[in-house]
Amino acid sequence: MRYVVTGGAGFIGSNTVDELVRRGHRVTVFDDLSSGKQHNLARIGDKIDFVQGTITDAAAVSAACRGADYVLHLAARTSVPRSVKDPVETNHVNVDGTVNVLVAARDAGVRRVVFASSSAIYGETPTLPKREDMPPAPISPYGVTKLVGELYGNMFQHVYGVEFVSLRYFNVFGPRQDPGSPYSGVLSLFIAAMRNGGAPLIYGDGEQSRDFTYVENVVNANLQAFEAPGVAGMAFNLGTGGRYTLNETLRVLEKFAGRTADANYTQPRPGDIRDSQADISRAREKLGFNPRISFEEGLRRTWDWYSARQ
Ligand code: UD2
Repeated sequence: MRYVVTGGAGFIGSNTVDELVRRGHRVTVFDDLSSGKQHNLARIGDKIDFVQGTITDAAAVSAACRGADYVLHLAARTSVPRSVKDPVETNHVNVDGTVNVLVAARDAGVRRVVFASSSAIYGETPTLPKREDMPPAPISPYGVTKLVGELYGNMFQHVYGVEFVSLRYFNVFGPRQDPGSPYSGVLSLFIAAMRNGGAPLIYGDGEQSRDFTYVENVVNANLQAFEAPGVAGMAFNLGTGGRYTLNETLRVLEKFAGRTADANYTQPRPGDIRDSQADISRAREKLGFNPRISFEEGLRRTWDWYSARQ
C-alpha cells in the first residue's frame, strides 16, 4: 500500500512514518519543513519518498497524492496561541490546505483520508470527559479550523465518496516534540526548562488540566483508522482517558530532575480551554485503541529521550 503523510516530518508524523515503514508500506512524506525537521526522518530517509511542499500549494499536493491508496493528513499550524495571534494564517493553512488535500485525494482515487483533528474542537463544553457526540464549541481560531476540517472531510465523503476519519488528539507528547518555539507543546517546554536549569512558565494558576497522551499510543491508532471497518465518516477521541494539571506535571518532572521547578506564573492565555479529558470508549470499541503507555511512563521515556540527546 502507498501512503501519503502530510506533515510527515513533524512530531506525530515522523513517529507514524517510522511504523508505516516498519510494516513494509511505501510512504511519501509531504512536508514544508516549517515546523517539521528532516532529521526526524534521518534513520529511514532511504526508505521513503520525501517531497518538500506546502498544502497551500494545490498542484504540489495533487502531484504528491497521485497513485496513493491512503492519506494521513497531519500538516497544520498546530498552536492555539499562534492562531489567536494570526487567525488568517492559521485558517489559510488549516482550512485551505485541508481542502487542497481532500481534492487531491479525491482526484487520486484515494481509499481513505485520516485527518488530525483535535480536542480543541470541544472548547468550553463543561462536561468531562469529552464524548464525540457532544456539540463542538471551539473557543480558538485553531479549534474552529479543526472543526471545519472535519466538516469538509465528511462533506467530501458524502458528495465525492472519499472515505474520511477524524482523530481528535488530546495533547500528544513524546520524543521529537520540538521545544524550540514558545508555541511548542507545554511538556516539551517544561522538560527543556527543567533540563537547562531554567524556570518553567505557567500561563494562569497551573490548575488547568490536560489528557496528556504519549505519542506511541496514537501511532497505532493512526494506522488502525485506515484498516478498521465501518468507521468512515466517524470522529474518535485519542487520549489516555485521565487528566493532569500543569502543577501536577511539574511535580513529576521535579522528581526526575531532582530539584524544584520554581515556575513563574503569568496571565492565562486567551483561547485556552480550562480542562480536557477524553472518553475513549468509541476508539477502544471501533479502532481497538489501547493506550498502553501511561502518562507517567510516557513522561519518563520522554525525559530520557531529551536527556540522551544532550
Ligand atoms: C494542544 C496542541 C494542539 C491541540 C490540543 C489538543 C500543541 C502545541 N498544541 O493545545 O495542537 O491539538 O492540544 O488538546 O501541541 N502552557 C503553559 N506554559 C507554557 C506553554 C503552555 O502554562 O510554556 C499552558 C497553556 O496555557 C495551556 C496548557 O499549558 O493551558 C497546554 O498548552 P499547549 O500549547 O501545550 O497545548 P494546547 O492544549 O493549547
